[in-house]
Amino acid sequence: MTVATAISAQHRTSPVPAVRRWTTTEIEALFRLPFADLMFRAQEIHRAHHDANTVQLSTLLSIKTGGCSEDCGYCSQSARHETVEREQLLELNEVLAAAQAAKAKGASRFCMGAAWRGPKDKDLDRVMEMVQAVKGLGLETCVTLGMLKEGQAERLAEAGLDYYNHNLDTAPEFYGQIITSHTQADRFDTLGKVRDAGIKVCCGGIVGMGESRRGRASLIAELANMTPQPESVPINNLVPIPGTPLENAPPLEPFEFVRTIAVARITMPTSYVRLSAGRQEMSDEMQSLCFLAGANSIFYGDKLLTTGNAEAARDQALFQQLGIHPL
Ligand code: SAM
Ligand code: DTB
Ligand code: SF4
Repeated sequence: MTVATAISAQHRTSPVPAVRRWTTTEIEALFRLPFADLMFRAQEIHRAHHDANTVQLSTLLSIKTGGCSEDCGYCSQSARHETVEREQLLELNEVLAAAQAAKAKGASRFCMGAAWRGPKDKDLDRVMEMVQAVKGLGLETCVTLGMLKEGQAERLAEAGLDYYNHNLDTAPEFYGQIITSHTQADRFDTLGKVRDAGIKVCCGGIVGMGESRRGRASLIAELANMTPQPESVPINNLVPIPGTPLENAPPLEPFEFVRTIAVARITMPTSYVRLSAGRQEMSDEMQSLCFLAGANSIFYGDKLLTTGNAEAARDQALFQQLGIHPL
């Protein structure tokens, strides 16, 4: 068989370009590399696929806060923890004003989050209006609304939604210790619906919840083995919130967080790896190591969903110091 026929045979059997499968053990071996070797490998891969001095900026808005039926142990918005004031779904004009402000500050994507197990169809009508209006400002749009029912992803696609955020959150083996009100299989089901509707996938997880290194490797394996891989991979460092079951989780050792970013970069070469929650607590030097490890996206703006974020002015100063251009 010639090379050309071998390639076309491969294309016949697999419409999606073949991406290698990673085992948890292989990923654990990456985690164990000497730090300089790990960073070098991450940089080589990063530079082969991205402009190494560009970082994409997404601004978050909580469009519906608190009162969620789910029991995610890290989350301030579960009705079982009652750590935040409940709010109704925001009005369109409030969302538009926040999106305009985000654009004026330099964000390229606007991400709207709702504390729902999943949206009701009448909620979805209103979110669709928000997506259309935000898109009309020339921003990319992302929503995170929980689990989707049949037909809902298609409706979001019709509204012009660019990305849907739905995280695997942690290793399959550890999931039941953090969340019992739904399963990780439910999350995969929604991710499949999003993909089938032609919406880009934003899918990552949280580290620092007391999982082992193997647990972190297993989460990265699950993400990297998705075909196609998620276009956007948020890596959140747990923000321990008083009143949640994880309020006293011991913080992850900082180099271990940087290693997680590097391993995500190596295993998901073309994805945007987002340095997500937990950035406010990080020094500029630590953030810089994360960029060197291949992070090329952040949440930008003074607030995440219910907790604070690094301030925009601080980010601007850091970008200037490092010669980073926002995308
Ligand atoms: N209800 C929807 C869902 O669960 O997909 C959307 C909102 S939920 C708050 C979005 C993501 O934020 C979670 O999947 C989790 O990865 C992240 N997150 C929530 N609370 C966090 C915390 N305290 N620290 C770090 N990440 C957190
Ligand atoms: C994601 O992975 N992280 C964001 C976004 N997707 C929705 C949320 C972080 C939330 C941090 C805790 C809070 O502000 O409530
Ligand atoms: Fe609800 Fe999402 Fe928070 Fe879980 S992470 S409690 S589903 S808002």
